[in-house]
Amino acid sequence: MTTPIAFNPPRRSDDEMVERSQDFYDRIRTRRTVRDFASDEIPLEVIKHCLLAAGTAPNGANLQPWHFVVVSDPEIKHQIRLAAEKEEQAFYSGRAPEEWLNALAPLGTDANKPFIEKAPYLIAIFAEKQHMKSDGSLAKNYYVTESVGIATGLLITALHESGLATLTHTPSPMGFLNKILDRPNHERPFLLLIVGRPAEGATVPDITKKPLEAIASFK
Ligand code: IYR
Repeated sequence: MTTPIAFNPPRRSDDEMVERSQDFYDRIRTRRTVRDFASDEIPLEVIKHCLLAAGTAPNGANLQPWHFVVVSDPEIKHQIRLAAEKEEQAFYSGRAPEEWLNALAPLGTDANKPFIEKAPYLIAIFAEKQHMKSDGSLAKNYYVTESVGIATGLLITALHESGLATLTHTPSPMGFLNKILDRPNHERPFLLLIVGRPAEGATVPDITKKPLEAIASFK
């Protein structure tokens, strides 16, 4: 074991905690998934800060089983769009069962994904099933899906707090991302995050979140 070090976060009063939690909720509740992006450039520094925030996520055995590929190159975006739309066409015209398509109907999605090329950044998130040890052999990572899911949540939150909108895009299957982005086989594509400012006049579906009583119980 490494020698533990002191940990002294500020001690907040009860009132302060109530106020801070309310303030955070008031900000995060304004997050919306956006499908129509402006092509405005965004400083790469913003993305880097948000990735560092994502990298603080709790994770299995601190093996940090994630890799983020930030794409701004128009040619790579184009390749990703073509490959994603190919999968999506198969999804919307047969691969997806009727029940799934019905569940998606209120969102108004289809196989056309112009946002992949329009948004200034794509962040391809990979889950590392294994890591390389110092002797060059591969060893197992733990709680990979949970760890990468938490890191992705922090990333989306950090981007929102910075003033950016995101779309959690999941073309399925996403194996083409390994090929286009040159990532090894032990990395599983987890999510393609589309990042940018919303387009002027962008709209979002008229949907609501469940109330507290529906998502939590207190005993
Ligand atoms: N991957 C498809 C379909 C899709 C699936 C779910 I579940 C969504 O919440 C939204 C879309 C697409 O991106 O269109």
